[in-house]
Amino acid sequence: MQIFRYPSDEGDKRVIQTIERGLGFSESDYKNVDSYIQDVRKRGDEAVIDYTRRFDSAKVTYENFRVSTLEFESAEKLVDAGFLKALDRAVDQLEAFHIRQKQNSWIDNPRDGVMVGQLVRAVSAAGIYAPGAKGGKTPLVSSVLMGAVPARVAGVDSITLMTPPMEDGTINPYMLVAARRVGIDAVFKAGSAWAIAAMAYGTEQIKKVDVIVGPGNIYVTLAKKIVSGTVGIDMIAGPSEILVIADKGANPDFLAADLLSQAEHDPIASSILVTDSQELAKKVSDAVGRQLESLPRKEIAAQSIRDFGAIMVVPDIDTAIDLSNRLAPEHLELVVEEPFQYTGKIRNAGALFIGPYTPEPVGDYIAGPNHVLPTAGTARFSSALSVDVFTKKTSLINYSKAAFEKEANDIITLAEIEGLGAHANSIKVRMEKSYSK
Ligand code: HSO
Ligand code: ZN
Repeated sequence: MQIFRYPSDEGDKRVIQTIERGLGFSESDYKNVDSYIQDVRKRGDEAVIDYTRRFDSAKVTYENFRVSTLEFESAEKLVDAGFLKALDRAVDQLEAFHIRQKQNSWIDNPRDGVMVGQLVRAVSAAGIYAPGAKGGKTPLVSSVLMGAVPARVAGVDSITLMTPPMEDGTINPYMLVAARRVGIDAVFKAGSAWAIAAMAYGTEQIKKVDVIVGPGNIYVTLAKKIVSGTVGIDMIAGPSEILVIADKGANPDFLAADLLSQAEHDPIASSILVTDSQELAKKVSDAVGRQLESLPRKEIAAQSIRDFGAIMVVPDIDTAIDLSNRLAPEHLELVVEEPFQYTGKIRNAGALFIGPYTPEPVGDYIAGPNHVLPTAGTARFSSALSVDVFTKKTSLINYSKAAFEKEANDIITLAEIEGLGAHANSIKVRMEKSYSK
């Protein structure tokens, strides 16, 4: 792993390279995705099934592309007790965390005769996308939980899951058991852009949803971008990122493993260590090289480390925090002595992992917070997937006659400045006797 000094011209160049790596799509990707979407709007299920047969599985038909009760039941028999135990723990802890995010409706009486407030309501239908890279063979079970738990906690009526099938036309059993455990109502065997289009516009079999969430590849991301506005979406997610801030007391093997944990997601994932210790920098660089060799996804991880990995040696931890705030990483690990001394200075990060025993995968699976996090610097202005994504608020306003009369002249003044006579009239007609000018 390359070591840079920061600040320095070279270090800065590497930072900019990371910031500007973008989502990694071309003009023709965009055009293709748009054409898939239009086709699904036109031909519905038929288009979704055609694409699924062409790109994922020859075995999917109109009759079997919705997962049946029988398929759910046979999935239950295929998973082991260890998985069920881990699943239970993850779901319980995710629920406990997301329940804390729930907001209540409220009303207030700010002035005599005036009531204002906010009604908090869940959306009716949610759509969850869960990727399954390599034809459904890498089942991102945790992504099913991260999408469905906040939706359920918010009070959504129905949840649809779409995920690509394996070549034999089935969905990985772990995915199905997880889907059932979190109360997903319908699972369809389709992935990519056409799955997003189906949920956004609805088809004969697939319910039109109000909000679509969940990570996916570039086609999924582009499709979400195109349909957003028609439906709500959680975010436009880029490749995963981790930034680790560590001092000389940190364990280099721990840090190397954490950097690689994000590098293995994607060849354009970015893993950066920022440290004030030249010695630690060298040790982590060596450990990354060593650990890489035995990773099952070593090609992906190696490419990511080569192209977007970096170790930045800074003069002090405050400079490390400044760099981190500049990058606004998806995941930030703080592995320094007295980490809580620094938390107040962190402004931009999707999730903050504090101390040597809080490696990032703790948050990917089980801690409770959501692992769908803002990437590509968007943590400057946005937040993790949460109950909020599945809720919306209706403002409440009520005036008594006396309260109305007290504020009427000011409303008329503002309406007339805007040249909006009809607005002014809606006030004036109610003031016929009392209004004088
Ligand atoms: N670290 C990924 C989420 C994930 N990791 C799913 C494992 N499974 C993006 O936050
Ligand atoms: Zn991960």
